[in-house]
Amino acid sequence: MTSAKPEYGQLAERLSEMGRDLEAIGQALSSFEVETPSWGYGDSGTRFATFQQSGRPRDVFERLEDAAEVHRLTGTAPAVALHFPWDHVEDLGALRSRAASLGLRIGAVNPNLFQDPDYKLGSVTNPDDRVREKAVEHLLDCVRIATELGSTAQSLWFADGTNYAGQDDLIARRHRMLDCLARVYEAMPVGQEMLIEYKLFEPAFYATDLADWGSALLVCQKLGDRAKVLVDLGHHAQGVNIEQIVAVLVDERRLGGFHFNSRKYADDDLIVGSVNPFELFLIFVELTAPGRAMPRLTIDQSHNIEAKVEAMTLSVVNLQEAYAKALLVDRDGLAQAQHAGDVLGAHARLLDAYRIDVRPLCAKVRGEAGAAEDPVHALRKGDYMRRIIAERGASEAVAGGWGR
Ligand code: LRH
Ligand code: MN
Repeated sequence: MTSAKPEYGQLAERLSEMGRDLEAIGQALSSFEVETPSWGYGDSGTRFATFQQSGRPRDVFERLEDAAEVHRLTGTAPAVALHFPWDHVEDLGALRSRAASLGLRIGAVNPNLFQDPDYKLGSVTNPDDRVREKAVEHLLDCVRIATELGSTAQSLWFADGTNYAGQDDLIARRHRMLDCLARVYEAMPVGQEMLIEYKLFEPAFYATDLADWGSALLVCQKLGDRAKVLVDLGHHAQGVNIEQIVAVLVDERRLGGFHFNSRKYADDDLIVGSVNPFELFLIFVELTAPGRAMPRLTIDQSHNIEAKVEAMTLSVVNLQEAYAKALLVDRDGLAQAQHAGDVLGAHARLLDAYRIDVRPLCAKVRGEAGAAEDPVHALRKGDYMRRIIAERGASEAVAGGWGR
């Protein structure tokens, strides 16, 4: 790997002095892939208001266009996760070929069982079997949709929980959920896997039916080998060691994927790496340990006040850089220090890699893939935003929210 850029030259020299295999690292970086979420391009807001931005996509086709721009700029985001019914269209074939014509493939399919009033007391856990039947129908519909779109994953998150002690039998709810999911699991064609996403709580909850990685893992073990746990970085209690959860799930061969984002307090869905980049690096240190395969890497964010296409572009860049730093860890030095009980020596092996400025390396790999060396700069200098604002309309408005 050679480059005109002096920064890259200096970095390459330093890394070869450190005995790093630049060829292998370049290979790994050029095959690194992220899935962006269609819903990350559309309207989003707080529970009090939704802030509409100029140039906002008006349908799934325009959301795909924005995703294609992020892929054009980064060379690292060839797949788009969809959410149904938010991305519902009559002609799924047209949607699939439109995505392909934009150089994209359809990623995970996300059913939505958290907006219909029927699910007030839960969806697959609901005491009313008519409501559970409706929920299973939607999940089976999403299996059919995924098959038509060439998607290989059902990504399931349930806003199911109770608000007061005694409101419902917690184990009865669990059994209802297991029965429903078993029917969906049976209906999934072999090419599809089921990702179970847990979350500590929703505001006003007393109990969450899938609150943590353990409850999600137990459900997966009951369903079958194609059921795996999805880790959303915003779904844990403060202080939880997420990279340790990742390591255990990898060890159990039950890590199905991620919803990457950042949080300061709760499920904030902020730009991944913006609040705790060291934690993100440590997650990739666990994912890149020898012999471990990379699971599905999906972003799940809502960009309430920040420019959405730029936010998604920066998110993909942050993920690529965290991965690149993790690839630079001196694994032999780390293992030796760990075996020798050299506490700070081992810690320093991680700090050494984390402190390397990998931007010239990532820029080089993107440039070689025909993407932008500096994607955010290219977006700001390019005319994509001007074009979509002209086409879709310049309206900054506040919509939705309580009492509007
Ligand atoms: C729930 C969640 C889930 C999605 C939704 C958009 O908080 O993380 O993954 O369905 O956000
Ligand atoms: Mn999520």
